[in-house]
Amino acid sequence: MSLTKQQAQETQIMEGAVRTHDPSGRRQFFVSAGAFGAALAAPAAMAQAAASAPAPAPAPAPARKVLLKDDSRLLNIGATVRSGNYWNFSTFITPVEEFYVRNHYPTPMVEQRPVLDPRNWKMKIHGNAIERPIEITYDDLVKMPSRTIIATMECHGNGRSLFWEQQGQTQVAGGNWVLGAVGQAEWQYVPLSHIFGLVGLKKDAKSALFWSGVDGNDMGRPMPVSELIARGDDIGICFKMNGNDLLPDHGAPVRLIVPGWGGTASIKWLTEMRVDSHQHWVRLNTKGEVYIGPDYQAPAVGPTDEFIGGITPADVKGPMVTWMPIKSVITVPLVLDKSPSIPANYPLKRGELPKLPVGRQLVRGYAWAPQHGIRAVEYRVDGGPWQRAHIQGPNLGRYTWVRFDFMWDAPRGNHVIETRGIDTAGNMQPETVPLNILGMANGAIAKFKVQVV
Ligand SMILES: Nc1nc2c(c(=O)[nH]1)N[C@H]1C(S)=C(S)[C@@H](COP(=O)(O)O)O[C@H]1N2
Ligand SMILES: [Mo]
Repeated sequence: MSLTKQQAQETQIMEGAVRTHDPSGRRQFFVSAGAFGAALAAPAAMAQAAASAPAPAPAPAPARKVLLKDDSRLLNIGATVRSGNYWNFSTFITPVEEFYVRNHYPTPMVEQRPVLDPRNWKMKIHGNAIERPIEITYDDLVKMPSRTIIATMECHGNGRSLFWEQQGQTQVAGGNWVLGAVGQAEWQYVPLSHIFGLVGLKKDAKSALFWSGVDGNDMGRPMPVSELIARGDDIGICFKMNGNDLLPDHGAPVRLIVPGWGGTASIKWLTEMRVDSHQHWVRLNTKGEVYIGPDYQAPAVGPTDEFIGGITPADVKGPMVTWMPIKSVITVPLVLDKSPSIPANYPLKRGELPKLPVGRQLVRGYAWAPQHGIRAVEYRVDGGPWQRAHIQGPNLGRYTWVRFDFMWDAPRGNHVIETRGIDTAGNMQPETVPLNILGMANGAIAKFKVQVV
């Protein structure tokens, strides 16, 4: 479950390698450690001449490309992190070029990680609570009965900016996701209900650890077996997104898909599932991707629990983030004023208001509530009465978002537009959410400031 020394060395060596893409889509692969590559290729005479001339200063090694897909339609949040530009969203299904990427490490490349080639890929399903452990190949997987589901995927950090902009909570730290770390895709997957039928779960099965270990040696996260049984047809081992093979950035060849829970649960570059009768603790359910704050209590640790990847009981800081809350956005960029940083390619400067034309216009948006599904969306302008927005079809159930719109006769001047989603259980978005210092899962009503000109 951890990188071997050899793998680690390999990573270091390959960090110096560059891949460029030319527009024809052909790939080139250069080794930038110029010394041996160039010298080996040069005729002997040239090599001699070069030896007597003063050596040119070596060019700095260009950084390895960290994402492989075209990211020109995404917002640059950090080295390995890209957000969707939700103010440009118009479709029900998010095209992959508009789909956010949240990587804790650079996208692993098949050249360095042969296991990512579908011809090599294998997944181990084992653990002390499994009756018949198996190892499956990619071919085995795609021949199994599969399902498709249309579901949003959203990063826990989406909306972190609201803690700074609306709640004044300067102690919150993390990347400046605005509201576009969300997208909706059609996922094709082999449901866990089928997998459980193959391997047999023992009665005492408690926790299932989904593990990659390919992009980084701490990348995996557990889920309670009870949740996997309750949603055995909805959660699964996924190999297609929007009808195509997964792209490398989205976990190719195989990832987990956990509709409704924050994206962290949907482990990319999946290679292992371990089901045990005890609890697993890793980085992503102890001190990362958890709620830490005055309103939250760290979960209790049991005597038989397993700590993985250098994690200790002292690292268990708060309950892990699971379901994403109800949210709604209109397709207008949020004003960033108090955020510690503004993404370089954000369409607004710090404190700048987006401009809308005066007069009647359709305001559009998206709303989602993955635990129970959206029932209605309401909007108000400048603190006036809440009114119902029109919901466009389709509304395919709890895991899908809906598009909504309303007519607004916009008067000149500065205004605030707010929307709130209401789910089928009657819950609605709150004005504020309790502080958590990692800035997870902020589902507060967003205040969209606009300047009508
Ligand atoms: N192996 C691995 N799986 C991972 C991650 C990662 O960095 N490594 N990031 C997680 C997080 S935090 C999110 S939000 C989703 C993002 O999926 P996407 O990049 O396909 O949108 O993948 C999850 N799975
Ligand atoms: Mo995430």
